[in-house]
Amino acid sequence: MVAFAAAPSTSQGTPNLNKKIMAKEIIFSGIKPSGVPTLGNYVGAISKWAELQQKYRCFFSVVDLHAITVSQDPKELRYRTYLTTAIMLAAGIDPKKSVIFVQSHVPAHSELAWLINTQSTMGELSRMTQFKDAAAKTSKTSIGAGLFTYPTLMAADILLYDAHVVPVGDDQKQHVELARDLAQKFNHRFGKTFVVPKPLIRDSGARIMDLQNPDKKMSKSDDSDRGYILITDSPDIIRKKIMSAVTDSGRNIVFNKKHKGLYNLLTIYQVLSGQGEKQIEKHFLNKGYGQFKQELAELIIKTLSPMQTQINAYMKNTPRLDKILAQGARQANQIADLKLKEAYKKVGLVTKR
Ligand code: ATP
Ligand code: LTN
Repeated sequence: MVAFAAAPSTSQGTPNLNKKIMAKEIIFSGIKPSGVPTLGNYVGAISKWAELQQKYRCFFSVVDLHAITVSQDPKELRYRTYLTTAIMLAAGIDPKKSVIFVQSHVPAHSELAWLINTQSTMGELSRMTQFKDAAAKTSKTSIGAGLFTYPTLMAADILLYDAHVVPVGDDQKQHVELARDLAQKFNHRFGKTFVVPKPLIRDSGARIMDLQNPDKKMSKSDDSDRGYILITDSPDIIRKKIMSAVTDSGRNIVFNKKHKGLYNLLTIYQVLSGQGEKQIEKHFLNKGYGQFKQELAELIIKTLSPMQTQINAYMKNTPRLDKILAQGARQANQIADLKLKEAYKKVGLVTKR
């Protein structure tokens, strides 16, 4: 295990890093402010992050540079960057324990991404399924170059902090594996520089599906709002969306992957209730889909309501969010700058004195 060698000093509001913290493994994860975060983001990623803070030294970033790889309305983007930060805090990410920051506040992300670009091949990047899916939806000439090099920026995010573990939803596994390969390739060519990270994917809930089309992932940048539940949705909207979620014509409430719509709803129930499959099946024995959906909607409301109260309070006080993000950026910059300099030196760039 690699020690937390590039730990920031205790100055400027940096949390005290005692020996215990220095020995902890490091986590990095990010979320794009490309829409209002969904229940899928919460179940698959954010809900797990708060827990991980106890065991790991964590870095969580609102990855705005990734969001602009597709067209964003500037005003909306600014608003969602704050909202996403507020959601992370309301979900239990504690700035005293973790570093929480906006990606564009740490220039080393873009700089290391460029370096990694120069060490990556068209072949490696062309294999990424997220890019292939995006490319399939548009013409070859009009697809954004930023979408193609998206994974090298993501690799830079992870490698700058010597992250050992990267908690993500199922859809990001391939990108983390590429970051792993690129780290290994760089270390092999220039000598040990980067920690080789591994993905951490939850057993259940790593891919929450669209409520109207359980063949595709619930996504915050989807055109139709019926397939997703936003973390900010009101109780009435949550009830409406869950009651109209697609299920099959079966009757038994059991975990069966063949019944995709029901399986998806049961997975959400399982993660939010913390109960096991058998316990849930027993609870809903001889009960209909209608009753199950009602109970699920109330469980979602019970989970999101207290968060929404906190989110609203944060959003009324954006100077407080600015302060938290400024502290996070200071901590992140100190670490990221050191790693960037080390990588620059390794490839033979003359670094500033
Ligand atoms: P977009 O829909 O704009 O592509 P996204 O929600 O897929 O965005 P992010 O906001 O960056 O992308 O995702 C943050 C985290 O949430 C990532 O770890 C991602 O894997 C996870 N995640 C996203 N959607 C789901 C989902 N439907 N189920 C489980 N995890 C998800
Ligand atoms: N690509 C991810 C978001 C992301 C990320 C990261 C996740 C950007 N940088 C670093 C983990 C680690 C996505 O689309 N969900």
